Amino acid sequence: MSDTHEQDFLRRLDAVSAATETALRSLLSNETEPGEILRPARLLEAMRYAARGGKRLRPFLVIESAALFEVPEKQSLSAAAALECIHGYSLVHDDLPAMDDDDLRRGQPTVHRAFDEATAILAGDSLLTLAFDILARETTHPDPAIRTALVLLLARASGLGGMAGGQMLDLEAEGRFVPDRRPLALQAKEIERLQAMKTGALLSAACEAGAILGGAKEAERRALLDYAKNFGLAFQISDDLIDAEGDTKTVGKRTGKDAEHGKATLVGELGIAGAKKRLSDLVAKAEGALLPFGGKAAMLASAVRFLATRDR
Ligand code: GRG
Repeated sequence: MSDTHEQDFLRRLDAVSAATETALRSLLSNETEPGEILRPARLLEAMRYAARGGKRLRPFLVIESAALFEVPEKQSLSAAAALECIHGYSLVHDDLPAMDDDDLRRGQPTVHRAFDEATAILAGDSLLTLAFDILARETTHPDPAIRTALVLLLARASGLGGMAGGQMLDLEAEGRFVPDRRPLALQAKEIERLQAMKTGALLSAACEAGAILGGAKEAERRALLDYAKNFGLAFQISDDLIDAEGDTKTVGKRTGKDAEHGKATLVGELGIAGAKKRLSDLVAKAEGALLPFGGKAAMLASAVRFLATRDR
């Protein structure tokens, strides 16, 4: 990626990140909403802790996808914050001892380490439900049909047949539920399906949310989903490469876990060089999918190119 494009993208990501931070801070204020009785201080604090930091790639994808259809950021920010709440919840629960058992996330102690397990479970649960609370609000979109479409989209992407289902396949692949805990030998196609669910579904939902908010035509929606599918696969490979090659200090979480757990990844399947080649093919495919949008999609194109160079 040229330096100028990369700088433009990083500046835009910073701006989205700041806007998301502000939106989340206001959503997680001490003030109760109608229908709520009390916001317990410890739970609120844990939710704020879980929601801090992060690259904010999903909000970026919502906002930039919606911008293709001239939707201003102030109209897409609520949906963007909802996606980030789901993402935050998934990380809190993924880090729990019953899942990945991690001590470090975004360079800080994980939520169950900074607080305790019960608080972390409740903080994850409350971020998950907050996402749907946000989407149901009239301030997210005045048209109830659009709000319902967003709720359905996010429910399908994050639940049984999406992210949570993908996490289940991942745990099964690790050999968790067989007596000798032997990892399953998955084929590349099976690994890609697992990852499309666990990681890709939410990234695709981010782009599709933009299409819904923008009233995209069917061909435009399909082009955006094609971009998102390749973005998701590229994102996962870059994540696996960081796990294989990165150091804990730079990355802000423990690395080398995939090999340690005999986890089925494309890096394990294709080797480092093969995975890098696959990554650059996916980046090219994602960029190709954006061609119908012309120059308007420059930021989304930079975002996928960024995946090939990121180190955290
Ligand atoms: C517990 C229901 C449930 C699901 C967990 C998404 C997930 C499923 C687990 C996260 C574990 C993980 C490291 C997955 C790989 C891809 C991924 C989601 C990486 C983290 O996303 P980034 O890089 O994180 O966007 P930041 O910190 O920048 O927000």
